[in-house]
Amino acid sequence: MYELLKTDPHSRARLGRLITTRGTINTPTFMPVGTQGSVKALDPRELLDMGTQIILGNTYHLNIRPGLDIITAAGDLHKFINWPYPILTDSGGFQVFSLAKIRKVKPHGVEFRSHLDGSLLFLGPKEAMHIQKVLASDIAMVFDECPPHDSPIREMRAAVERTIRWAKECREQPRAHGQMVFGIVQGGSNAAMREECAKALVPMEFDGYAIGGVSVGEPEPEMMKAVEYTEPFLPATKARYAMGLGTPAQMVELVARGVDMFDCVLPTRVARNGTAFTRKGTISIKAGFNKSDFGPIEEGCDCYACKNFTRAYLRHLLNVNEILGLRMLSVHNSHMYLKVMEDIRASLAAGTFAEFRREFIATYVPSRK
Ligand code: PRF
Ligand code: ZN
Repeated sequence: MYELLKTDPHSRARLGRLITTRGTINTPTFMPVGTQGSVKALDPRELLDMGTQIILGNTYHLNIRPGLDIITAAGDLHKFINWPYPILTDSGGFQVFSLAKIRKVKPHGVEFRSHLDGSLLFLGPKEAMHIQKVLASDIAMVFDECPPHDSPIREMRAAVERTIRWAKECREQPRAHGQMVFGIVQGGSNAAMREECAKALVPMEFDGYAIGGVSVGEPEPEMMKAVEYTEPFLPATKARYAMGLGTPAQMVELVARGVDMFDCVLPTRVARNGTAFTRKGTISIKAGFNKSDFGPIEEGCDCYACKNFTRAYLRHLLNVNEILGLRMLSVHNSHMYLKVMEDIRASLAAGTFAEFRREFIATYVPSRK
C-alpha cells in the first residue's frame, strides 16, 4: 500500500511511503540492484548500514541460475540470499529483449535462447508471475515488452498493445502472500502511446505503476519527455517507479516530475572501473591527482569507505587490482545514491525541495557520455 504524505507545491514531487509485509519504504527511494541475488560486492549488513530499504532482483537471471528448484528448497528468495526485507523483482520482460540473442515474440510470451547455454526457453505473463510467486518478492512486475526507443510507430504500437494484454494476464495470475504487482507503461517518447498505455493499465488497479522503456539509448530530453507524457495519467494514490534510472541529477529531476522509485546499476557498475559519484559529479579515483591525496573520496560523506580510507589508498588498491578497492567504491557510490534520496525526502518534509533541486543541479556536473 502506498501512502502519500506530502506534495511539493512547486513541482510534481511527492513524499510518501510504501508499506509491504516485510517493511516500510520511505519514498522517493533508490533500490540497489541485485540482479543475481546479490548487490554486486555488497553484503546485507553493508546495505542495511547505508539505509537500504528495498533491493531489486531479476526473474530472468534467477530462473536460469540457480533455478526455481534451488530457491524453493531454500524457502524463497529472501531466505536464499539472507535479505529478510523488501525485494522487488523485475519480470524479465526487459531482459528477454536486451539479453537473449535469438527470440520469437508469440501471443503468450517470448521464446528465446538462454544467453548462457543457448537452450530454448519461454517467458510470458504466466511464467513470469509464477516465477515471481515462487521467489516471493514483495513487489512483482508485469511481463512487458520494451521496444527500442527509435522503433517505427507500427512496432511501438504493437509492443504497447502486447504490453497491455500481457499486463491484464499478469494481473489475473496467483501471487505470493502479501505480494504487490506493478503495471509497466511503455510507448517510447510518443505522447499518444504513453497516454493510451497508461489509460489502459490504470483501470486494472495495479498496486503501483512503472515507467518502462526509458534509458534504452534515447537522449536525456526524450527520457524526460517519456516520463512527462506518462505521469499525468497515473493515479496519485499509487507509487510510480522509473525503471533503470538514472544519474543522481536525473533522479532529482525525475522526483520533480512525480517519480517515487528508482533502480540503477550505475553506482556499483562504475565503482568497478574506479569511478566515484560525488555531489559535484563523478571522479576517477585512479587518476594521478589522487596519488597522495589523504582525504576521503568525498568530504563530509559518512559512508564506511570515507570514514576509514583515503583516496591515495583506494587509488593504490584499484591500481593493484585489490578487491577491497572496488568494494569500497561500491559502498561509497551506493551510499551516495541512498543519501541523495534521503536528502530529497528531508527537503520535501521541510518544504524546501525547490531550493534543494536548484542547488543540486547547479553543483552537479553531469559526466560526458
Ligand atoms: N521493462 C522492464 N524492466 C526494465 C525496463 C522496462 O522497460 C527498463 C527500461 N530501461 C529497465 N528495466 N520490465
Ligand atoms: Zn563516502
